[in-house]
Amino acid sequence: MQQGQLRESDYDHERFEERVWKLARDRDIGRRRFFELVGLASAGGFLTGCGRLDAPANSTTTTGTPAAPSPWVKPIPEDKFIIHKTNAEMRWEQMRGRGYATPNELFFIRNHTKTVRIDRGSWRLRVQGSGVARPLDLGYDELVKLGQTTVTRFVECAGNGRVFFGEAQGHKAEGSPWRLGAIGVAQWTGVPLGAVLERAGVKPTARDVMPVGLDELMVRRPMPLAKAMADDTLLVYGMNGEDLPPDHGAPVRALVPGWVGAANVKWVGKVEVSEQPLFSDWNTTSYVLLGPGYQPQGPAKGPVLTTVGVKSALELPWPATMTPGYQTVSGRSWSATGRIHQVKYRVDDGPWRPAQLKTPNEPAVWTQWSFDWDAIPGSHALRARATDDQGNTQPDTWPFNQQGYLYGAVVAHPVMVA
Ligand SMILES: Nc1nc2c(c(=O)[nH]1)N[C@H]1C(S)=C(S)[C@@H](COP(=O)(O)O)O[C@H]1N2
Ligand SMILES: [Mo]
Repeated sequence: MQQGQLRESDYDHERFEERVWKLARDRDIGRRRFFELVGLASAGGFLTGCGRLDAPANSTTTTGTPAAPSPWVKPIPEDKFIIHKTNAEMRWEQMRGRGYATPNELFFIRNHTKTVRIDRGSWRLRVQGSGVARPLDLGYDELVKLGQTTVTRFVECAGNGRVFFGEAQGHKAEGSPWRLGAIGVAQWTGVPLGAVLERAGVKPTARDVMPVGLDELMVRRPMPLAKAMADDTLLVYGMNGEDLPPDHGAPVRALVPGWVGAANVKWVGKVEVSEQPLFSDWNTTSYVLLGPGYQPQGPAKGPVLTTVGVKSALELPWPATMTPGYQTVSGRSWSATGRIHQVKYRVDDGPWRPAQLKTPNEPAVWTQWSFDWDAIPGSHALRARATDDQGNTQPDTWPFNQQGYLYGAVVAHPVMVA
């Protein structure tokens, strides 16, 4: 990639390419054909310059029709995942009886386009921009030498729970109809982003830090310097004791704890550090609140999302079926802002009763819980409501926003007992 692409005009150029590429994809024009048509050498140069791609970003047939390659690398069996186009939602019943973390094979995948396979040996990380005194260009081994920190944190898509805007509140939102399976907890191992920024001579005047993905759309989202310097904001290369898998951003992804999933940029090839506020599609057009009552904020079309809230899910199929009699019902609740303090459950219109919390119960991760239920034949609704130690609790309804983000209300889980 050319140094010149740091210039604002080149940035705009990149963004223009993205827009045109989106239009092209909507019209079923493949990537190769697209670049032939528009004759853009730089985008191809960007990809080859930032690490060899093992597979073409999108393959086309001779007629120019996309060959529709799989958007994922790992197996996505139907009993473990629900597919939403290029995304794979975890089936919650799969978490029952499991340990604290989500196994890599079960972890949900959210791809704006598709998993890109990057050769670790030729991968480079550039750290550059007006906010650093010494731009860096590091290989994988050099990066790994800069530190090894392991933290347990969740990554949750901002759209998790989106389907309930329509199903529970009668006002359907745009986007993938996730239920509650767009979340996973892992032990992430990586280099603190702050350590990398310090190596690059980050200036006190630096303002925004933006990891840039090497996927087709170059997914990127800025964060303020303070968040980038937090101890648990990492450039991750390990997940649950294994090398970071391709679908989750190999060789290196960003972990930005508590923030919407989109901030956790996968396949990072560059970190832009700027003395000026940075903007991308992902903090101006998507991951902003749109709809009645929301006003534009500068270049953003609405209030920009940062953290996710408090939620709960039952480890049951949707809808669930059970046999009558005593059952142990289990679930998990999570909060980006604290430790789960209490979870209450309710059967149909009955009283709210406390569920039994398990350990570990780490702050800003999730907590496993269970309750015993004497299931009576018929159709029922089970509800769980979590409260964290900051006093944040799940309400009964959630204010609408057009793109269906952050749904955090209590969910009625349908259960048929027969
Ligand atoms: N480069 C890149 N990073 C990305 C995405 C993407 O499409 N491309 N998706 C984002 C979104 S919206 C989410 S919710 C998380 C999902 O991480 P996962 O696929 O590892 O579960 O990755 C984020 N990082
Ligand atoms: Mo997301």
